[in-house]
Amino acid sequence: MTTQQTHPKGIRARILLSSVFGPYAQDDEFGSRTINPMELYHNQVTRAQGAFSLRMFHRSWGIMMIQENISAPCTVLDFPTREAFARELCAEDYDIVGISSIIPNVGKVREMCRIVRELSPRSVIVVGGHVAAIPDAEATIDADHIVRGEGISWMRRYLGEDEQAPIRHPAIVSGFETRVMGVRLPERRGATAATIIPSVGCPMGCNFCTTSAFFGGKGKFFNFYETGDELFEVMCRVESELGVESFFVMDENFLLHRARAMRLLQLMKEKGKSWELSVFASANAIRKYTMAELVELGVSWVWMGLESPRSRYGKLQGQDSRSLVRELRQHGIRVQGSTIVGLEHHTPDNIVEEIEAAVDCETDFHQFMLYTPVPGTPLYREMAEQNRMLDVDFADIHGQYKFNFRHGAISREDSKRFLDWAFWRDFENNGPSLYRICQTMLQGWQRYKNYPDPRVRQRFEREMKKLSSAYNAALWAMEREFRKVNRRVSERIGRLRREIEDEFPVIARLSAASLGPILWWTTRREERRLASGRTYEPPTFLERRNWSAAS
Ligand code: B12
Ligand code: SF4
Repeated sequence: MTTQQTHPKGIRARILLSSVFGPYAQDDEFGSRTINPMELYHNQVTRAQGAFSLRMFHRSWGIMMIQENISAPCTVLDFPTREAFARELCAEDYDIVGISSIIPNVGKVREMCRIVRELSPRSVIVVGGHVAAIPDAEATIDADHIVRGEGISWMRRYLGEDEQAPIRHPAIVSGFETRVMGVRLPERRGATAATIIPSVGCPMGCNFCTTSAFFGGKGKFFNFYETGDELFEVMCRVESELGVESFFVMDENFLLHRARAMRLLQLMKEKGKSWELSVFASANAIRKYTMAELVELGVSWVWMGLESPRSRYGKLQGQDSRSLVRELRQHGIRVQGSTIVGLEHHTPDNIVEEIEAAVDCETDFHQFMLYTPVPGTPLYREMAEQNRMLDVDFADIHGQYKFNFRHGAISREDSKRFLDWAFWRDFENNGPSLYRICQTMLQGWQRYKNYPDPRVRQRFEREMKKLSSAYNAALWAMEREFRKVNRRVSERIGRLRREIEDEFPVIARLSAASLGPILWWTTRREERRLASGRTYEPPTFLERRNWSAAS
């Protein structure tokens, strides 16, 4: 980290915090790549699912968190174009320009620094986020400060503020401009989950993991909210500000902190909160809870690693991932599996079998990522020492293209083939994720509709409102559209639809008959648009805080 002094203006300094500029889903000289869009699911989870791919954007939460926790006048500019960034620099007289980026976008950071030096030469440039993990960042990025690790405390120190002050959580709508089957979903207040960020980093310290390494590595992480009480209070405030009952908990291993989670559950019960939680958790952490505890805690979606049992990563050791996935789904918990393609022990002979085993887990969603030594991680150091790193543009090191290192048994070209095949195989074999979540929701409802705790019943009732109407219509359309991909899966979709119609005879049938054909038409229209190269970009956001104090 650069030695830190305090900015002479302290909290009177005017600050611009910006994410890197778009457009993103195109190939350009600054490092945008068509295969690396600014969309979580379409980038790395449902990208092979055509018009059924779930498409949505997420804001840049790191800079939103920093803005909320400083007293200086501060603008957040999210997803600007290059022109919008330049315009904002000229429109206001900024003392500090902070740029947030991940490693693949370093080319954009360099360009933004160049623009700042040209248009606002007086501004101090601060670069933060994962891009700071590039080993020679100071030499290759023209910034005044390159900040590694947690940024709220750094910025508070830089402005002469109390870095130990409690963290104020902004009210964040987790995703926006959601599209599926060619339809953009309406954005009703409270309809989309709120993002809650209880911590950054992960103490597990897997050697390839950038988030763990960036915030201190094994045994280290930053807790913004230590206790269940603190977390509960934040969630209550966000609940009333956004009108939400569901939360996307952005914590690398939320369930690992059992005492905090159990206290949260106790408070939820006391106050009758029928909340829904989407969490990241390792299999070992999940196994610390009974299914009843998870369900009562509102866990309705879990993102978990399904690394090969033969690998050296111990998260699933002693666990049968397939049976764990099945059990979670039987309790109405959607599972997003994450599988790494190209682990050290993979060979052209065993990789197909391992991908098949992952697909066979039948998760609701499945992320596949290439094994990737990323700067800053122990794995990167190991590979560099062994002279196995390849000279690959940072813009192509995002886990969805080709190896950036010499693998013992698999070639660079084949890495991409196996990765693409994994996505295709999961889709072809298990069908659209949208169908799979319907399956999980129905199982949850059938198991919990008479559960003694009313909070749990209410949660499943809310889900059933969607399942019996719009989702059932989507199933009707999927059943028809999937006939050309895999007839067997199409028949499975049909069986599920009929089961839902048995459960909710009037509304489900009516929805399928009225909305189903429309969704089938929008799906086919979307397939045509995608075939002709259609991509999606997030809009630009400009938000000012403490601004009246600035003028
Ligand atoms: C949400 C998210 C996204 C969103 C985009 C959000 C956005 N608007 O950019 C989506 C889903 C679109 C996305 C896409 C991608 N992502 Co992403 N994403 C995340 C995720 C899950 C959460 C980020 C977050 O908000 N964390 C919480 C905040 C509070 O932490 P933070 O952002 O790190 O910010 C803190 C510090 O870094 C620092 N800081 C951040 N910015 C700044 C700026 C300044 C000035 C200062 C001083 C400090 C500072 O202070 C903050 C508070 O402590 C992280 C994983 C994770 N758990 O962090 C991955 C992660 C950031 N993504 C990653 C990657 C690789 C990608 C993709 C390439 C996808 C892919 N193929 O894997 C694409 C790139 C898309 C593109 N074209 O740019 C990697 C980055 C790896 C690296 N070393 O660079 C991560 C770490 C996941 C991982 N472990 O591999 N991503
Ligand atoms: S458990 Fe997940 S988040 Fe934690 S270090 Fe390992 S890969 Fe990273």
